[in-house]
Amino acid sequence: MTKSQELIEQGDKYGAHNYHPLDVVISKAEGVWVEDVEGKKYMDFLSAYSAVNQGHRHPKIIKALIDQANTLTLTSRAFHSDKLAPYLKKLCEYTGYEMALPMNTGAEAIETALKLARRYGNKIRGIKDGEQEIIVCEENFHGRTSTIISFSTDPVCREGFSAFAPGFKIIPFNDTKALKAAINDKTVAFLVEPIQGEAGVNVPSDGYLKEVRKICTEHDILFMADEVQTGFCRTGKKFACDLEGVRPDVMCLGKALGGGVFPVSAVVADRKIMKVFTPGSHGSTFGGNPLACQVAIASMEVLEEENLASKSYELGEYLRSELKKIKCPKLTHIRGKGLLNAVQFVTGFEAWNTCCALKEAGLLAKQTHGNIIRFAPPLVITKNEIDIAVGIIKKVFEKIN
Ligand code: IF1
Repeated sequence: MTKSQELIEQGDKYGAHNYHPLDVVISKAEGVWVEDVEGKKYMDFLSAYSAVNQGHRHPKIIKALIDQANTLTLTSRAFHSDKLAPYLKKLCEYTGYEMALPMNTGAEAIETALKLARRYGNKIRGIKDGEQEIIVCEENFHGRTSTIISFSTDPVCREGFSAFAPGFKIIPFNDTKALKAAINDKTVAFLVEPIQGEAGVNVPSDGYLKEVRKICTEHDILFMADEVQTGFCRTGKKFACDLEGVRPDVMCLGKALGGGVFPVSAVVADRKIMKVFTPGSHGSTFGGNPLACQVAIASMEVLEEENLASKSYELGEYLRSELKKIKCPKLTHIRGKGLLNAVQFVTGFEAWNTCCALKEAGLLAKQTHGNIIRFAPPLVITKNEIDIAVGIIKKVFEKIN
């Protein structure tokens, strides 16, 4: 038995079976590359679902982590730390909002935004508490908490987990008519992923986000963008909403804000909205801890200093144009923005074996919905490395029959 097989069996025995990962046990990583316990190298084309935009173990981010670990790691929010205020300032400047609220995971950022919207509806709009409604989209993915899965349309995420939270209305994605029709005088917010990740990198029609912005403004409801996966240069702009030059009222951030090191999330909004949070109304033991602050500052600086937004934009165009040259009759769609991409096979196709073949050939990627594979490498990838990856993908895809 190989070391990998041994570790996989051990994990199966002691770990809850809430995942079905590929048979690869990674023990090292740098930049775009990861290495398994047998010493085999792979290109990482998942980037921990876009949490590793800056590449594995970026030296500047690791230095920030180590320096801060040697100084101060945790105070809780019962006291100030010397790192929190500079971090909040940096995050506000980077995103263009007046205030930020620090949390840890993406789901917590979404929970924070939902609470923000409900309180805003109650305190500012005067809607009776308990009657607020939030509109969301079919096929959304916003996280795993009980409230968030209450408005999931994926039975796999919900089955056996009721009771569900009320107060949500679900409409089709990419449908502004449905949004208009769903709004009533109890509606406080519309929560949407600017590009739906888990649903298979669903890119909405041009103009969708602009029209959403217009409708939300007209009806005085909060436009809340879940940029957890799409944010921080993944789609070729700082944020996916920038692709349409649109500014949401609230942005939920996570994943790459932590530079692939550990969980850092946040909600950003302007003062007139964020002010509804008062002492004691929300919080987190670890949110805004000094380690997270320093790691997140370094993560944003790397994105800026290395121009990863424009790199992601240009290399994304290149990757898609190269993928389009591959001859594979079962491959039906190639889509994406920047380096958030997906290839889709005919309905009923099971891409699990293709992902296993890609792994054998030296590239790690994961299928979603059976027939879709996401290609989202770290943004520090070079054109030459894209060529290597496309070579591997071509070899595997042209064998599919
Ligand atoms: C898992 C998917 C990706 C997210 C958006 C919030 C969150 C996520 C748009 C919550 C998290 C992750 C979670 C991970 C798999 C992954 C995922 F396939 F399930 F949908 F990325 F595409 N908003 N997405 O994508 O953030 O609390 O996890 O930090 O296995 O649950 P989190």
